[in-house]
Amino acid sequence: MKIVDVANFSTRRDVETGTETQRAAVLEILQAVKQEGDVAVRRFTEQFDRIQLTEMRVTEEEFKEALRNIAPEVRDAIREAAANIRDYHSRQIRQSWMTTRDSGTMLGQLIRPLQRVGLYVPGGTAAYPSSVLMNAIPAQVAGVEEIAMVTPPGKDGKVNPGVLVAAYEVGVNEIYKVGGAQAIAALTYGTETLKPVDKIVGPGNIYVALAKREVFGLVDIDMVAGPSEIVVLADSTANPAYVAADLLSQAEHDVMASAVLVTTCRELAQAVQQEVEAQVAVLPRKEIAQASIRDYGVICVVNSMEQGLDVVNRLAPEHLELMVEEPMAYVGQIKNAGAIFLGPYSSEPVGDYFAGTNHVLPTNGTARFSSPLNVDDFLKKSSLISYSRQDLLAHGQKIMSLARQEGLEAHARAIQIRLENERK
Ligand code: HSO
Ligand code: ZN
Repeated sequence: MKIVDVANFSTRRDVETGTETQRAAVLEILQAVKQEGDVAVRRFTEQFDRIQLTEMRVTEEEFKEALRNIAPEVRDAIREAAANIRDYHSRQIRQSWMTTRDSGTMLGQLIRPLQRVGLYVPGGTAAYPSSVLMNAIPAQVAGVEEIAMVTPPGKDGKVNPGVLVAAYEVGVNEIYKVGGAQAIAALTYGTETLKPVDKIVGPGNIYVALAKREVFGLVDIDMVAGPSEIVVLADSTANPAYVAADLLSQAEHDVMASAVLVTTCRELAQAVQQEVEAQVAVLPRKEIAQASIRDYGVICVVNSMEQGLDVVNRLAPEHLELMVEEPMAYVGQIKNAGAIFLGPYSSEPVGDYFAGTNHVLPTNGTARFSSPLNVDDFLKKSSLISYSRQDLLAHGQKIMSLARQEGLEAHARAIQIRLENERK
C-alpha cells in the first residue's frame, strides 16, 4: 500500500458505466422479455446461466434442503442479526400527519408502503445472506406486502443455501431462479410467472446495473451501487493491526474496492503498511484483496485532524472508521459518509452483519447527497387537502389571479364558479 502526502492525494474515482456492446445487449434483453415473457426469460437463463429451468420458482423442498444443510450456529446468527436489523429500522417508522387550522382547513401527509418490491440477489460468491436481510427487513418494517426475490441459479441449478435460509428466516418465500438483465425486465414488465413490482432493490453485476438504470421511471430503483469503500481516519492511538484488518475487510470484496487510511501519524502509516502486507498474504481471497490494495489502496498522511476531516468529506466514503482518541469529538465535523464507525471496537464488519444498521450504503462519493437504505425507501407519501369554505372564500381571488397569470383560464373558473355560487 503506497503512502502519499496529502498534497499528492487525489480523491477522484471513475464510475463503471458499461460499454456500448453491454448497453445494447441489455436493451435487447429488456425488449425480448417485455414482448415474449417467460419464453425469453427461459431462453436467456439457458444462454447465460447454462440452466434449463423446469420450475422458475423455488419450491418448498428446496427451502427444506437448504435448512437441513445450514450450520445451526449460522442459522442462529442470521436470526439474531435479523432481530437487530428489525429493531434498528423500526425506529425509522414515521406516521401520517394532519394539521388543522382555525379556518377549518386541514392539510396533511398520508404515508403508505409500496405494495410490491423486487429484491435482486447476485449469484456466485457475491450471494450474501446478509444482503437479503438488509434489503428485505426495511421493506417489511415499512409495511410492504409482497417481496419477490430473484437470483441467478448456480451451476447446479440451485440457489445459494445461505440466501434461502436468510429469506426463510424473514418470511420471504417468493423466490425465482432468474438473474441478470432478464430478471430486471421480468420484475419491471411482468411475465406469465412473475408479477411486476413497484420498485427494484439490491446489487448486481454491470448488466443488472445497466438494466436498472434503463427501467428507472417505469419502476423505482434503489441506488446503483459501486464497489465497496472504506476510509479509516486514525491518529497515533490507533492499533495498526486493527486498522489493517479493517482495510482488508473491504478490499476482499472486489478488485475495484477501495481501502484508504488517512492519518496524522507517519509512524502509524508505516506500521499499517507492514501489517497490511503481512495480513493479506494469508487471506483466502488474497488475489482480490491484493489487487484492490495495489490499485485503489492508499495511505494519506495529513498534517492535522482538520486536514484529515477535509479529505474525508471530499471522499464522501461509504464506510468511515474513526480510530482516534476521542471519536465523538469529530462527529460534528463529518459532512459526507454513508456509515460512521466510532472507536476501536466498531469494526466495519460489525455493521456489515450484525449491529442492526443497514449495509446498503451510498458509494462513489454519493454520500454527498444520499443515505443508507432505510424504511423511507419503501414508503411514499400522498398530500391530503381538505379546504374549508371559509378559506376558499377568503383566498379564492388570489388563486384566480395566479391561474390567469399563467394563462390557465379553466383553473381560474374552477374557483370562480364556487365563489359565485357560495356568495349568492
Ligand atoms: N461491505 C459490503 C456489504 C457486505 N459485506 C456484505 C459483507 N457482506 C458493502 O457495504
Ligand atoms: Zn463487507
